[in-house]
Amino acid sequence: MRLDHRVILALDVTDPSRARTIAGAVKSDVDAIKAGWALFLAGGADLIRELAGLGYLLADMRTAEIPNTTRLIVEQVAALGASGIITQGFVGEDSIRAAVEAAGEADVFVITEMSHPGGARFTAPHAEEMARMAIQAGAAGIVAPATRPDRVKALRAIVGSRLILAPGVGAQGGKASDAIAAGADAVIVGRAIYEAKDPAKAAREIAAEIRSTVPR
Ligand code: OMP
Repeated sequence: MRLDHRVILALDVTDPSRARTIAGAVKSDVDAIKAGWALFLAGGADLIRELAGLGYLLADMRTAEIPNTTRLIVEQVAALGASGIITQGFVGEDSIRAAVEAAGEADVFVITEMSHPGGARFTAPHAEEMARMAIQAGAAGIVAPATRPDRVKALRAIVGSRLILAPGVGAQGGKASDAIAAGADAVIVGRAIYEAKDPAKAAREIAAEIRSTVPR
């Protein structure tokens, strides 16, 4: 993933035409567009394929499955043209290895500690372990909470030069520059961009806030 802006748009909208408009407007101001189940269910596989044609598509089909089912899902997602795929970490090393194998050229990102308050209960106590396992299994990187920069810092110490993508900026209360300063490579931002009057401007402002606090 090429990180010019250090911002990834989470396109969690359910109107396909709005999704197309926002993606078209924002694509050169973000490094990737993340598409999840809400958009997939609303717009179908063709929309995901179309978005993959715009640049780096991070498919968040969030596999949390046994290895065989993981493989089946990831093969389908990779065939749509996704450049990156997100999987849960708590499923264990065999399922993550299955995702990495099925992804082929696509990057696999493993969720460690989740950004929402509930994530502190079950995912936080095992986040370091999940990060270590993700690296061992050949993942390109991990997902870690921008809402808890101290945790991003702790996870950075484990994953070395692998990528850390950090969701939880804006609507969930995290600040982009805090997450990047703590060691994240990019932030994943949804509502603060797609609900803005001018989503491209909102994305540029987040990138500028990062640059002004954490120059490269
Ligand atoms: P906003 O809260 O609207 O900025 O959206 C955040 C995006 O990141 C959503 O698509 C979430 O599903 C996703 N996300 C989290 O918010 N927290 C996590 O721990 C993991 C993810 C993710 O894997 O993308």
